[in-house]
Amino acid sequence: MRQSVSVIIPAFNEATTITNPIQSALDTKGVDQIVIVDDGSHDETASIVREYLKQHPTDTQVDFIVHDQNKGKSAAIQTALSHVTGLTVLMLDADIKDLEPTVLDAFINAYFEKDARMAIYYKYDEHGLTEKIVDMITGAEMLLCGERLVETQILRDLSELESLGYALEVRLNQYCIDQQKKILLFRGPYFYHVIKQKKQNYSQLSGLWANVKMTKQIIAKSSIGTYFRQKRYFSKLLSEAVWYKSAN
Ligand SMILES: Nc1nc2c(ncn2[C@@H]2O[C@H](COP(=O)(O)OP(=O)(O)OP(=O)(O)O)[C@@H](O)[C@H]2O)c(=O)[nH]1
Ligand SMILES: [Mg+2]
Repeated sequence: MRQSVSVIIPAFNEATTITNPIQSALDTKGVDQIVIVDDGSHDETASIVREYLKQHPTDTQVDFIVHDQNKGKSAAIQTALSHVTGLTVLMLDADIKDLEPTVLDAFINAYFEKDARMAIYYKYDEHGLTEKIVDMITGAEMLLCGERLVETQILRDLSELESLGYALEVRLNQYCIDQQKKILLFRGPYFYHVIKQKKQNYSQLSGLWANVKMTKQIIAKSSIGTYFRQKRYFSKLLSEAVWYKSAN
């Protein structure tokens, strides 16, 4: 049965891309609410969101919250949760581009049709040979993808949500595996996301360092063993994945 969907967009220093996921969410049929959290950005993220919302009046309920200081992605999700009215949450990162509303529609439909409790957007055409090889070895695209649908109650049930940081996705995976909540992999077309090395506040080197810190944080909150057990579990789900079919 179809239920209400609230989109959560956490953003930290994403002035150049923040309007992309907002636009995608506004243009997607099954979206009832959009909750944007500016996680204490030092750039123009907040003013750009305000201006954009002023220029794009909508019937969809939109909540915009600003942290007075940076607290991390999962803390931003925690803040958003106290505003969420939907029974299902669609998480969208703020650094994405070209995620088409028709594809998001299909993603949401697949989640409800398959009666899943969490659905992960797993791109079927990762660009670049290096990305493909890294993804084959680590499974990072399917395990860590930030674009996912999840039952709101699952997010509310996660312990220590506020302090999970980048371990949020791995913790969500583990919770669903342990509680036997159905996980769906949705094979959707490529959409662009800005990697850290290309973000305005990072150089090539500090971007790479940020990725090392992100990996350390993920491992610290779970373990390498847990991660690769999840990879095995998810690989089995692949045979039942839903593939996006374009109308053209
Ligand atoms: N880096 C970072 N991102 C945050 C924070 N708070 C909220 N976010 C948002 O969380 C989302 C994911 O953060 P990213 O740093 O892009 O992490 P990622 O997408 O897992 O990693 P990349 O592959 O480098 O894009 C983005 O929408 C960020 O803007 C924070 O404190 N630090
Ligand atoms: Mg990102």
